[in-house]
Formats: sequence, structure tokens, C-alpha cells
Amino acid sequence: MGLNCGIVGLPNVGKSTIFSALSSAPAEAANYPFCTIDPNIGMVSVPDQRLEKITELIPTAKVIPATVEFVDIAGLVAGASKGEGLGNRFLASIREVGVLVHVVRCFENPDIIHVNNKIDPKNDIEIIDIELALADLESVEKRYNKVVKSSRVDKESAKIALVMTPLLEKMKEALSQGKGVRSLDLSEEENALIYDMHLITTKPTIYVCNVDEDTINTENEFVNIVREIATSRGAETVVICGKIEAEIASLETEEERIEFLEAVGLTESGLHQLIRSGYRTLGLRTFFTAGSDENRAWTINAGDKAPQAAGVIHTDFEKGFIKAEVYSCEDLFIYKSEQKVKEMGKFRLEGKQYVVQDGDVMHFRFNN
Ligand SMILES: Nc1nc2c(ncn2[C@@H]2O[C@H](COP(=O)(O)OP(=O)(O)OP(=O)(O)O)[C@@H](O)[C@H]2O)c(=O)[nH]1
Ligand SMILES: [Mg+2]
Repeated sequence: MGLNCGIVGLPNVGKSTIFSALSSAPAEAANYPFCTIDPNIGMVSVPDQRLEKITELIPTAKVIPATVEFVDIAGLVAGASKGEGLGNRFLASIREVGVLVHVVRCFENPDIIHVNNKIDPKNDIEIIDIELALADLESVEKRYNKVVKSSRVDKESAKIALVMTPLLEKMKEALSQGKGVRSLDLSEEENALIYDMHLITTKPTIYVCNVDEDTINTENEFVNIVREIATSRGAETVVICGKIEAEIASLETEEERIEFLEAVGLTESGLHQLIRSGYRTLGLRTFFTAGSDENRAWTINAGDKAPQAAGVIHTDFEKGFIKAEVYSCEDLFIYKSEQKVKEMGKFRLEGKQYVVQDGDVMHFRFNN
């Protein structure tokens, strides 16, 4: 569990540059389309000052931040679903991610090739939308044919087909017009029925505008266009300069990074913004465990209850869950020690129905 992001976009828009900077995992980035062939996978630690503050108050042997996974794949072009460019076969690598990061080129630079020779974010986004929709259409058609065929086998299959065929027909219609499955606003039950297909257009998207170093702080009409499209879809936009991110990533200390950000007129790195946007988009929450062995941040979904949170650590913890000792990290920051938190009556014993809150510090009691 945690945040997994699949990076999509046209070729040569800066996907790998951003990927390398974010994940500090080297990926080949070069000024020619289709530089990336095989997918790159990178893990990033989630920056969280609360974990550092907890560690100042509760000394420990190991500090383990939450992690985010990024998958960088080959760029898509118009016709990718029919094998144009490198085709769309690499989409399989992002079928399991939670969120799509759609990188859109938002800077002019005649030296860096744009596959359509023109910077046009609206058109660029449409091309990717259509190719993702066509990839899903293939999966939906396959499933449709299977459902129809098996409906004649027995009563049970006929019953399934009765529910599935109209749903799949509705999806086929939207996808063949280049519209994603998300645009259909399917019900929870419908989404559950198609979950195992891992359709790409069911995933929420964050739009990343790749701007160049000269325009990061100026009004940028391309960014405005992307923002407008994103907002109309209820999606967030993050503005990143691949090159600046790369420089930030190469700095050793937090002080150096803060100094550098200030020098270029930014308050937060693109990576940080993107991760926060991902957490918001997916409704993720963080809880902590703390003790002399390790202090660690864990990722859960909003609304998860104590046993589910325990299950993120270990499935046995969920099965044998008895109680959780809980307090908010904010109380620790006020009272400076667990002992004092207890004395102030802020230390609680919670049961199976407790909805874990962002920033909770938890100890679990469980049966083996
Ligand atoms: N100046 C400048 N150049 C950038 C920036 N971001 C990317 N580039 C350049 O754009 C070119 C393409 O970048 P890549 O990261 O390889 O692009 P990609 O989207 O991964 O491309 P494919 O793998 O071919 O799909 C490289 O020459 C980068 O150096 C940026 O923020 N500023
Ligand atoms: Mg690349």
C-alpha cells in the first residue's frame, strides 16, 4: 500500500528528466523522442517533517519514511494503440498504479524537439487521452466478447451477463469517443464489477506542467490552459521545472535545498508538491509508529479503521487486533514526551471501530 504513480505523456516532454529528479534513480533522458524504451521504476521517500520531529523526541535506531513509487514509461503518440511510435504495450506497466501523472510540455525551446513541432498543451493532452481510451477499449471489448460468449453456458453466467453487458456497452461507447471511464461517473458497485480490469482511464490524474527554468515564476499561458482542463476534470495541476528539480535532487543537505529554492523564488520543491497532490487526490493519510527500534511513517486510506492500519504493518496484526494505543503527534510536540502525553490524558485506548486520523502515533496490541 502507498502511493504509486505512473508517468504518461508525449515523447520528449521531460518525463524521464522529472522521473530521475524525483526518484534520484538515474533514467536516460535525452533530446530525442522515444528515448525511454523499457519502463523505469523508482522509489521516493515522502518528506514529512513530523517524522523528524517525532524522532527528536523519541530517539530510535532507525527512521523509515513512507515511500512513493514512480513508473516512467515510453512516450505515447497518436496511433500508439495501433502500434505507432513504440506503441502502447508499455501501458501494462502502469495498470496497477493508483494515480497517473500526466506530464505536459509547457515551455518553448526550439532546441528541444516536440513530436508535433508545436507547443499545444490542449492538443497534447487530447492525444494522450485518446490513446489511453483506445487501450482501455481493447480490454473492454475483450471482456464484452467473453461475457457474451459465456452467457450461453449456464444460468450463473447469464445472470452476470445481464449486469455486465449494459455496463460494458456504456464503457465501449465512451471509450470509442476518446472519453475515459472516469467521465462516466460510475457507481461504487459498477466500479467494483470492473475493478479487475485495471483500466487506465479509471485512475485519477495529476497534471504536471513541465516549464523551463526561465518561466517557473512567470505567468505562463500554457500552464493556464492545462490548469483549466485539469480543473474541469476535478484534477490538480502541479508546475515543475525538470531541470530545477534535478538540481535540487543533487544537493546534499536540507539547508542547501532550502537556500536553492529561495534563490530561484520557490517555497517548495516540485517533488514535494506532487506527493502532497497525490495524497490529496487519493485521499491518503499518514500514521506513525515510534519506539526505540524504529520510527516509521505508514500510508493508509482516509476512513481506514485501526485494524486496517495494523494490517498495513503486518497481516497478522490485523487478524489478531485487540486494541490500539493512540495519540496525536501534535500532542507529542506540545508535551514533548509520551509520558507527559499520558499524564495530560491525551493517550487513548481505541478499539476496532476507531477511524485512524492523519498524524496519529499508534502502538497495536494483538494476539498471535
Ligand atoms: N531546459 C530544459 N530542458 C528540459 C526540461 N525538462 C526536460 N528537458 C529536456 O527535454 C529533453 C527530453 O527529456 P526526457 O526527459 O528524455 O523526455 P521524455 O518525456 O522522457 O521522452 P521519451 O522517453 O522519449 O518519451 C531532454 O533533452 C531534457 O534535457 C526543463 O525543465 N528545462
Ligand atoms: Mg523518457
